[in-house]
Amino acid sequence: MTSPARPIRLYRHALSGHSHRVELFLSLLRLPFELVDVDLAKGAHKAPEFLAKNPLGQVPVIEDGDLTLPDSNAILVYLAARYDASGRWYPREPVAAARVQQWLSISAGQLAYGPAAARLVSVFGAKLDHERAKAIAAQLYAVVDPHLATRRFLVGEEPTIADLAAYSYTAHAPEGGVSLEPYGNVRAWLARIEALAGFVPMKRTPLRQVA
Ligand SMILES: N[C@@H](CCC(=O)N[C@@H](CS)C(=O)NCC(=O)O)C(=O)O
Repeated sequence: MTSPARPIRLYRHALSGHSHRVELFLSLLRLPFELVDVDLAKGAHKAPEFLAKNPLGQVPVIEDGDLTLPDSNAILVYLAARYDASGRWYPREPVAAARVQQWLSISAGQLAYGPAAARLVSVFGAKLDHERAKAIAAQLYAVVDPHLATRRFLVGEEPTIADLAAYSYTAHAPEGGVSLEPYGNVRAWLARIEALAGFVPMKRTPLRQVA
């Protein structure tokens, strides 16, 4: 199947990088989709009807026909496996598949606890350790920047879902007080993703919301 019978519904928040990585992939794959904004500030994600879609009470969630699927990285894997006929976004060659998984794990680990957490403090006033989050971000980009010196994308010369998983919170890291100025290879990689046909940006956080 190369296209869903009905538009895929994406439950998201406009300032959520986890949501954005899914929106970005839907757009890059040129799949029909509709966005449903979940009002996190009003606790809509903890209401019974949303918990029925994701018991963890988090965005993003997609609905595709009878399927309800939470978790951004799981959604990327699903969309690639189901709708990317080229197979390039989620390569099945064993080493490449393992490399993609490596970056998905980093995106759910160091990226979430580093730049994403730092932004949660600045943008949403989360009671997290900002200095620790910034230190994790610095450790992460000290590894990623030289990694990108010899390849165009995280797993090689072509973009994969690994790049999409890492893109949104990296592009918006400065909103959390994590400067990308020292990381020229990371900035060049961001620009390469932004040049992909079908790229859609995540909304910038208005300055007044940044502490
Ligand atoms: N592992 C999840 C994490 C999703 C996540 O942290 N979502 C945040 C918004 S960016 C959320 O819904 N937070 C509300 C909460 O945890 O109560 C994923 O990859 O989708």
